[in-house]
Amino acid sequence: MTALKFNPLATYAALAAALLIATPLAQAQDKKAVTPAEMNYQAGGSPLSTEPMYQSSNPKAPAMTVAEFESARKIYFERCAGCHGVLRKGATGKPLTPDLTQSKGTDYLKVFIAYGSPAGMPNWMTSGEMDEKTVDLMARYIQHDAPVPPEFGMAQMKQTWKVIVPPDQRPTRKMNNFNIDNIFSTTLRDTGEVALIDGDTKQIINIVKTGYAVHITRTSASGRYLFVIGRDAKINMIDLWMPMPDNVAEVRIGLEARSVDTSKYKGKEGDFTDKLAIAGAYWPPQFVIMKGDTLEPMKIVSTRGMVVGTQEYHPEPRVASIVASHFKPEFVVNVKETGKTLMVDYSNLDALKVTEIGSAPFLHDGGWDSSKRYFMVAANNSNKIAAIDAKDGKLAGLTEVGKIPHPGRGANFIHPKFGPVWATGHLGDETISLIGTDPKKHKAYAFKEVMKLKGPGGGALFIKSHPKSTHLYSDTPLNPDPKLSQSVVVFDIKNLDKGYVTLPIAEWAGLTDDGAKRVVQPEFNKAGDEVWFAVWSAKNKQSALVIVDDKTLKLKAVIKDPRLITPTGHFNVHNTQHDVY
Ligand code: DHE
Repeated sequence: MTALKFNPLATYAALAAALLIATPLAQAQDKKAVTPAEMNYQAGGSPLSTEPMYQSSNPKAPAMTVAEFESARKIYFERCAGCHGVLRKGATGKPLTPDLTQSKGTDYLKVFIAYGSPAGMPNWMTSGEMDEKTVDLMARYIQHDAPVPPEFGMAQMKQTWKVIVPPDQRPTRKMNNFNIDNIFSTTLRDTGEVALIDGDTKQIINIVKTGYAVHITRTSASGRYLFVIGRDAKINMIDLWMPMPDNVAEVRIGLEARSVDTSKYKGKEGDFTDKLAIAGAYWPPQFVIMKGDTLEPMKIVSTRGMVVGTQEYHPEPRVASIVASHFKPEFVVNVKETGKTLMVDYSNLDALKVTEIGSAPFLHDGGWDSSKRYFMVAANNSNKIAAIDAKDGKLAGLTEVGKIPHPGRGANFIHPKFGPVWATGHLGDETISLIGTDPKKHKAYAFKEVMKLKGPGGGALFIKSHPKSTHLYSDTPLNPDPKLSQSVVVFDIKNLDKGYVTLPIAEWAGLTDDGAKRVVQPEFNKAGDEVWFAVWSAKNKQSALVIVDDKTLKLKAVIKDPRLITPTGHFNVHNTQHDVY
């Protein structure tokens, strides 16, 4: 593990924030420092900063002009809301409501904001991110009542809903020669677009306009449609059958969001292939079920409620990862702050049944085990992985792993002793945890951490394998050491004790610009014989995609194009459609 200490969760959100608002990141590091990358990951970048909000005046709080309040509010949503919550009731960061902050006073709060804390508060002033005036502004602001963003109900959604090409005017068969199963949808984060790239020829097919700071792409059960969600909660539906694949419908389901998926169940209770879509919002805290062919919003369900364990009310539990069950007509909806997984039965939206499975806060990302029965979800601040049994609708296990697990969708492979395992890397330490997922033939290991691999360092975000591969790939884009953030490591799954080899992906990209060049998200092609990586530079610098031959671990191709601005996640149509990872 690298000698630099850092708070990975703050990095995660603040990285998002800084890249969104294009503020120059300070290079300065003090001794206890949180790295700039860290500050930019979790700490915000919320699109809520531009939403009009009601301001109440709190007579006990220090005076602020309207202009000061507005400026502080904007900074709060860009930097702080990701950790402390929209309403400041606390999330991965501490609560900052006036009843707590006023008794501390401005001077005390200024010290915290300026110098940070060992518990993970970034050192906003000593890192160079905020000047003294801004620190004073923020210290006064958090003693006022938190302004509340508006709700976003059916009327607002319907106003944003557009069917660009109605279903009856869409092709009745595939109208292009692309091998659509092997298309990659690449997030172009800071331009609010996705690049559709032909996985066979490595040519860009189309650049499609999507939401603000676009986040993920998911494929419909048939493989024909792509669903892309932006941080502004805008969903774009792309039809891959069109002569030139492009948007056919769009809608906003809230003011801020991260997750989307579509119904995948086909069985005795009906064929729901491409019938429904679902998206989860950070604000308002809700999920929305839509028609799968037009995105017409049909059902909105709030996630406000009690936190698992303490059973205290939480006013803004954000919706994190969502997947579609293969076992039942259900969506698996993971709610961050309350630590609950909701199994949402979509077979009758007029009599919606929701099974609530409690595990631990704060649920974030996750993926299926190889049998697609167990959804493995990271409770990141509890350092645990919960295994949700989608067949029996219960918690199959909750296992302690390393510090701040961050799997993406994780990686599945067969271990010679433990049988089928699912793996996660960690933001907060260098380990990779393997968890047994076969309660039938390997009962003693099921849903327990069975092995820890030693990776190069913390700051890992995504890990990947493929049923046809004998390799396990792990990135470390948030590690403060550029040698690690610009490379990936590969384990031979037949010989895990041997350790890893390092692939210098950013170097292979041959980019002449300086800058971050973070290497993110291994993603296999359909055949499972190549792995794609994004080399993610700032908006004004050149980025690239690097493709590695999985057998030889040698460079196979580099895609450079001026249109590939800030590529981050990339999603292979077939692997995303069939949950292959
Ligand atoms: Fe993500 C998945 C939330 C920052 C790239 N990210 C997810 C999911 C959630 C989430 C809830 C799971 C979606 C699902 O499966 O349905 N991400 C958040 C944040 O709240 C956070 C920390 C801060 C923010 O303000 O957004 C954040 N994420 C980032 C980034 O900075 C990343 C690295 C670059 C980017 O594009 O913004 C990033 N997140 C991704 C990717 C996935 C993802 C590539 C999908 C992984 C997969 O394999 O499915």
